[in-house]
Amino acid sequence: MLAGTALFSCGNSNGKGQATEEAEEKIQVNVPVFCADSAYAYIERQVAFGPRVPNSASHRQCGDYLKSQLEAFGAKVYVQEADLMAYDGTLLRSRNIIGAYRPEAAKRILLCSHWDSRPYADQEKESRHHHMAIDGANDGASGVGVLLEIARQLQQQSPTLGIDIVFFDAEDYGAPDFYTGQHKADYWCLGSQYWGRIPHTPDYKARFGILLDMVGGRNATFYYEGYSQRTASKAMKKIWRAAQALGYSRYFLQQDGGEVTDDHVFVNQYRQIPCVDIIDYDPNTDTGFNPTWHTLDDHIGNIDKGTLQAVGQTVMQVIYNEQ
Ligand code: AHN
Ligand code: ZN
Repeated sequence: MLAGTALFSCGNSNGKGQATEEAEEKIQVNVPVFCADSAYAYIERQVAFGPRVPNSASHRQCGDYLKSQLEAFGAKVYVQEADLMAYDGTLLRSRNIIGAYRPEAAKRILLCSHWDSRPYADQEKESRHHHMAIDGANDGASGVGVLLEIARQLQQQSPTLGIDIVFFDAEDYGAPDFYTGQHKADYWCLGSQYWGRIPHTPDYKARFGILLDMVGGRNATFYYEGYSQRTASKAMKKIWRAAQALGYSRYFLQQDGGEVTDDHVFVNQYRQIPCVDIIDYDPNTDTGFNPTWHTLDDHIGNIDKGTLQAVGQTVMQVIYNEQ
C-alpha cells in the first residue's frame, strides 16, 4: 500500500519543541515533521489516474482512492454527491470528500483543496491544445497531496482541535477563454458553493479555514491574497508568522498579491468561516499565476518537494499550536 511505501526518508521526530525539564511549566507543543516525499507520492498517485475531469472514469477512480485513503488514515469520512451545473449546462457528477478528525470536538479547523482538474489547457499558446485536459499536478493534486500527508500525521498524533479535511470537487470547470456562448456567473468553485449551502454536518462551523491551491510549484511565492486579507487577516497573519519562524520566508512573502475567486470565498460567504487561500502568485506573468497554470506543463515533472515541505510544515505548525 502507498501509505507504507511513501515513507522514504522522513523520520518522525524533529527534535524541536520537545518539552525540556527547565521549561516544563510552559505549554510546549511537539509538532510532527511533515514528510514531503510522502506528499509527493500522493500527488503522483492522483496524476496517474489521468486528468480528474468530472464525468470521466479517471475522476471517478481518483475520488474512490481519496475516500479510501482518508479512511485508511482513520478519518470519519463523508461523501457528498451532487449533480452540479457547469457554465454550459453540462451536469457534472460531483463529489465533495470530507475526512473529520475528532468529529465530536466543538473547536475545529477546516483544511481544504480542490481535487478535480481542469478540462481545458486554455492558457496554452497554440489553440489546438486548448481542448486538452491538464494533469493538474500543481492545480489540484498538490493541495490534496499535502492534505493527505497531514491526514496521515493526524492519525499518529492528534492536535487539540478537531480537524476537517475537505476535498472540493468541480472547482476548475470555469468557462474557457475560447467559449463564446452565454454562461452563468460563478461558474468556478461549484463544489465549494454546494458545500457552503449544504455542509456535511448541519450548521458546520470552524474557527478558521486554510485553502491550499497550487502549493507544489518550483520557486512558488505565496503573497497576502486580497480576499483572505480582507476577511481572514488574523488567521492569515498567524500562518505567515509560523512560516517565518520555520525559515520559509522565501516562499511566504509578507507582501500583497492579487485577489482570487477561489473556494475560500464561498467558505466565507456561505458559512462565515474566515478562510485563507495559500496560492502561488507570480507577479511576473499576465495571469498572476505560475507559468504552468492551465497549461500542459502542469505535470508531475514541475512539482517541487521543497515547496511541499514549506507549505505542509507551516500548516502543521499552525494547527498543532491551536488551543
Ligand atoms: C479564476 O481564475 C477566476 N480563479 C482561479 C481559481 C483557480 C483556478 N484556482 C485554480 N484554478
Ligand atoms: Zn485551475
